[in-house]
Amino acid sequence: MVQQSLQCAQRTLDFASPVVMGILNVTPDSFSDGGLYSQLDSALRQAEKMLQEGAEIIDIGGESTRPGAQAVNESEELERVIPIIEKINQELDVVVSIDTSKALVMTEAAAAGAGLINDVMALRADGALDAASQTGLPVCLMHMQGEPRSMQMEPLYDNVVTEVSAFLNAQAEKCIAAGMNKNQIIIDPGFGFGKTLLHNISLFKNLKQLQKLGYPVLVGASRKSMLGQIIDKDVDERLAASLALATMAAINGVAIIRVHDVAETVDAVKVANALKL
Ligand code: YH5
Repeated sequence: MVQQSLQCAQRTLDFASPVVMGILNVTPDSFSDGGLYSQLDSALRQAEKMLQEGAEIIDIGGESTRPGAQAVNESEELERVIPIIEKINQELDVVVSIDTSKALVMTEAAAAGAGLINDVMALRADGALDAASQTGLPVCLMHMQGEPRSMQMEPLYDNVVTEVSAFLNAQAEKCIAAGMNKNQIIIDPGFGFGKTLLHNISLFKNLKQLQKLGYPVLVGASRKSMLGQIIDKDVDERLAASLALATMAAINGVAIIRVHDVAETVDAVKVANALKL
């Protein structure tokens, strides 16, 4: 049985029903250049809207991890995300998640009030494991084969389910050895991160097996190309597909669903949870 709650600094998440995590992008291309104040204000308003729509976590990422993306430098990432974390934490009653792979960003984000560390590198970057452990915050460990710049070129596995599961279990064990508690770890198969459509489908069909590791599972597939491939539609026409996937994730016992479209997903998850077998 997977644990039913997660302590995120001062706030507790209850997994009796799947929790919706809203995505707040703060990469440079996600803002028109109206200056620092207007960026902060726009981020706060987006976060406030997602909270009103029923998001319990706001995931803030200043590092683009889309396929083909270049790495961003540390001081730039800090300048972008830290003021936003501080502001949201002051103004709103919501768990702030920091989507980063960098040790220093984890440390500074925790000091600014973040309640969760979300790392697509699963704490493999230099110093990240110790930095995350030092914050005392829970972590989401995501699987990625390769690196964002090249990960979609030729993803290859003997058995994607056992390989992803073994990797996540090994990283979780490293977290525990570094001083974290077992109940502070979330795992994520990393849809679209070094995976073909068939790999993504195998992982999705085996979400129940992944939960047997004993950790809550996060699913992030909102608007992703795996959905585009299934329905043959562009990114701005993937809402219904994203909701179908979120519904299936909820039925399969997933703890956290990471999405762009919070209001619609919250409705879908509520219905799935009320009707699930
Ligand atoms: C994730 O799955 N993903 S950033 C390409 C898209 C749409 C969305 C249009 N951070 C995850 O959201 N953290 C990202 O195609 C994440 N799990 C966790 N834990 C990529 C993203 C996206 C990429």
